[in-house]
Amino acid sequence: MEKGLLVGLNTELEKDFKESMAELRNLAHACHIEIIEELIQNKSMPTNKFYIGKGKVDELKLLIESLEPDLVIFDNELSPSQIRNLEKELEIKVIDRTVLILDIFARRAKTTEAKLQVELAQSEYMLPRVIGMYKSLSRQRSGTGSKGPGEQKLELDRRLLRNKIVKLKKDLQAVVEIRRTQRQNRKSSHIPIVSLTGYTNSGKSTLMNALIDASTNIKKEHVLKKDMLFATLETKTTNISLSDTKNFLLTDTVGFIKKLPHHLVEAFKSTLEEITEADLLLHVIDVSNPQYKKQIEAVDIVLKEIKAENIPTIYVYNKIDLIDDLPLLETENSIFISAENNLNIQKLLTMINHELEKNTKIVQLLLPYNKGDIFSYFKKNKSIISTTYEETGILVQLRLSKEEIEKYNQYIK
Ligand SMILES: Nc1nc2c(ncn2[C@@H]2O[C@H](COP(=O)(O)OP(=O)(O)OP(=O)(O)O)[C@@H](O)[C@H]2O)c(=O)[nH]1
Ligand SMILES: [Mg+2]
Repeated sequence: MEKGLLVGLNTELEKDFKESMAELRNLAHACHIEIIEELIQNKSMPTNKFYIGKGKVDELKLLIESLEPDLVIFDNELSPSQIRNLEKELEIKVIDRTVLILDIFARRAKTTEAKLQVELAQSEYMLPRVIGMYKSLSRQRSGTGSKGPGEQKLELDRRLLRNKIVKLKKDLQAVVEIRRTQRQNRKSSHIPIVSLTGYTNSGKSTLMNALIDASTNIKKEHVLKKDMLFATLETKTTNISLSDTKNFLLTDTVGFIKKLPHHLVEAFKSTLEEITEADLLLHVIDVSNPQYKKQIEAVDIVLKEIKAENIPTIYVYNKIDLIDDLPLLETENSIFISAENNLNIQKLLTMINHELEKNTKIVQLLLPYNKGDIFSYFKKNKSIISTTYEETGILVQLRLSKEEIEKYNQYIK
């Protein structure tokens, strides 16, 4: 384990400063860094040069001398010049919240896609920081002819990084294409898609497992759930059957966190698209966390960023086994559950079903006898209400979505 010193700036703009610091300690822990001390400054605004004030930098210097940590961690994303100034002044490795989150993602990534996405985000984060160093060196150079070795190296680093980013984007594109095709196939099957979303560690994967257990599927393959930040980085979709004929696809994917680095959201676009294309979102909330309201806000911010804010949503307040009093809910379409203890899972399924049916209508179709393929498709995937064999074809009554009604319009009576 590395030894780290935590530095926080309490600007009072952030009302939940204390909790943010606690979350930062968790993030550090997930990166195998032991926090040996915390230094906090109360100040309304960060400074351009060091983020914290100069006096506080001196205090930090003394603390470093006496405690000898391996690195210093700042509670917010630092600008390239702030990192440079701090490292020069303190002569120690300086990282920020963003680096921690990127590092955790890098540790957790398993699939080719996730690995490429994390590497891309890390490289994008690094690029302006390399350029920053380069700039400061060229200013020092003061007009002499050939370039110094340090500068040459930085220029090379920057070029290598640029090339790497181009290559990563290209490789990622190829992987993403495959998944897009898979998703396209899923969409054309007209089975509704339900996507789990929510703050990291809120219980999304546990809920997926509970829904898999409640499903009438024969094959039950659980997903990984674990008490750690960002246990899930890759997307997993499974078919949940409500009865013999009703079913939906359920997707579990990466969770969110406050101040999710922009580069990560960008790099994970293809993964997050799974959320964007859902018919219904299950926003899972850890109601036992005192910060749960702030976490809902943080999730909503990312949902907005990926343009998923208008998808119908059920707010699933999870982990009610850990609290004594249930809070009053402000949002409609909410439910209290415990995924771990299988509490209210059936009720949730009824709600999901109800939501999905909103977009559907019961219709009557007359399928000519030469359209047996459509009839077998319905038999396999839909709950058929009635079937009558007429002279000109099969008269079928069933529930279809708007898109399906459009698709089979010519047969509708
Ligand atoms: N007490 C209690 N613990 C729960 C409940 N649901 C989930 N947990 C625990 O919460 C932790 C996180 O659960 P996950 O399902 O991995 O959470 P997640 O939202 O998928 O997290 P990430 O994939 O990391 O974003 C695990 O230790 C679960 O056992 C619950 O209803 N009650
Ligand atoms: Mg998970």
